[in-house]
Amino acid sequence: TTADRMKALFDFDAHLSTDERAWRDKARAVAAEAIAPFIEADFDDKHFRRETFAALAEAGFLGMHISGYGCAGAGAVAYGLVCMELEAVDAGWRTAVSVQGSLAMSAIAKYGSEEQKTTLLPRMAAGELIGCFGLTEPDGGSDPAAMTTFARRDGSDWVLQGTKRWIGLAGLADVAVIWANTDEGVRGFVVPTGTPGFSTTEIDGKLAFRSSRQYEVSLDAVRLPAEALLPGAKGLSGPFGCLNEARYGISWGVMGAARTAIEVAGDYAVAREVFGAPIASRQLIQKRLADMFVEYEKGTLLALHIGRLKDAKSLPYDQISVGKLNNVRSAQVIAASARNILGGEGITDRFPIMRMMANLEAVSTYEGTEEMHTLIIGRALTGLAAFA
Ligand code: TGC
Repeated sequence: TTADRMKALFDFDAHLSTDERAWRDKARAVAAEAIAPFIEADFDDKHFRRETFAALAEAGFLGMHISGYGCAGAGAVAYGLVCMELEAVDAGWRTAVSVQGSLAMSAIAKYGSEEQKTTLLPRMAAGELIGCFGLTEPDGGSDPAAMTTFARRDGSDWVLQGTKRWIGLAGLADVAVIWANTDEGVRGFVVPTGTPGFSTTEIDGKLAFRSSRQYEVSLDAVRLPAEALLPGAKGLSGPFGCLNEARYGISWGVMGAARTAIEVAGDYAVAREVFGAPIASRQLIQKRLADMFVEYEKGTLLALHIGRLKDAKSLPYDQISVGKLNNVRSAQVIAASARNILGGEGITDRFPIMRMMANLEAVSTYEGTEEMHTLIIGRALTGLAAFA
């Protein structure tokens, strides 16, 4: 198969520890069992499969990079490999793991009080509680500094007012991490979703991420006790610290989608005969496959480089932008090329490619658009910010 030939050509396993391979193999098995058999139908039906979330929790993937509090304390590369295997089947499910672990749980682990950590993290890791992360607002996601959601003090309480949009899992969540402006700058709050004034509306009409759910969140005079505040986060560096985790996972995840696209297109090209021979024997198809593979190998090695820096605790956050920008862009090109090789069949759901292309459109925009990551790298290179 193409998968075997890719493995022989690019011995990626040689770079991985036994523990990292074990996480990767487990994720591959869980994705094959709990996601792959249902994903085309669920994508069609816009069905979020709760049992799959439970299977991902059972496997220990939720918040797996967090140490203690019922979490596995796995390395960054191990977590990246899990993202890769999940997204090799569907980005919607990698996103669900990312919202729960990289965003909601990370916020609590990084900035929460001991009480918040001990009461919430073990139950979130076990999948008993679903979390979400509310940063983006309807008037634009690229500039969180312009957020209008406001938390005012009332005695020792806080009262939140505002709207968030594109919040993954919010309508299913038990607990929401909400970022709001205050008189002392941006602060984060842990909001039980049953609190009066907290409501959600599902965003319908999506042609991507159809097996996962995104919502608009309304916060109408949501009154919270003082203990709801995340004590360790002050200013935008709080939410950005969580976005770093999610962007990191994306750099790996999209290479999973890219790998699937090459495998599917390669196998099809070897089997498909036109003009009396397999199309894979034609130079134009081989050029496509070779270009796809070279980008995949480069992107995977880039993700590994960033992962090793993260494990060594020496990862500058703008380096994550290099991974998100390059790898999403490469995966989009690879998936489109796979669709081309599959010809007319490539637009059907006999193959996962159009679903992956649609998902990659969403992945390209969320967690920092191509434009934002370009300018983050530009700022790192010049010392000058060109956002405004
Ligand atoms: P800037 O002046 O650059 O920074 C403000 C403070 O934050 C610090 N900082 C970071 N800290 C950690 N990691 C990072 N990546 C950081 N970037 C900045 C910075 O050092 C500073 O700290 P301090 O202590 O000096 O105050 O802020 P800026 O407003 O100029 O930022 C510009 C820009 C474009 C880089 C930033 O706004 C940006 O990254 N924009 C893109 C935002 C984004 O990715 N939004 C998508 C979020 S996805 C989402 O909400 C939904 S999650 C998925 C789901 O729920 O399903």
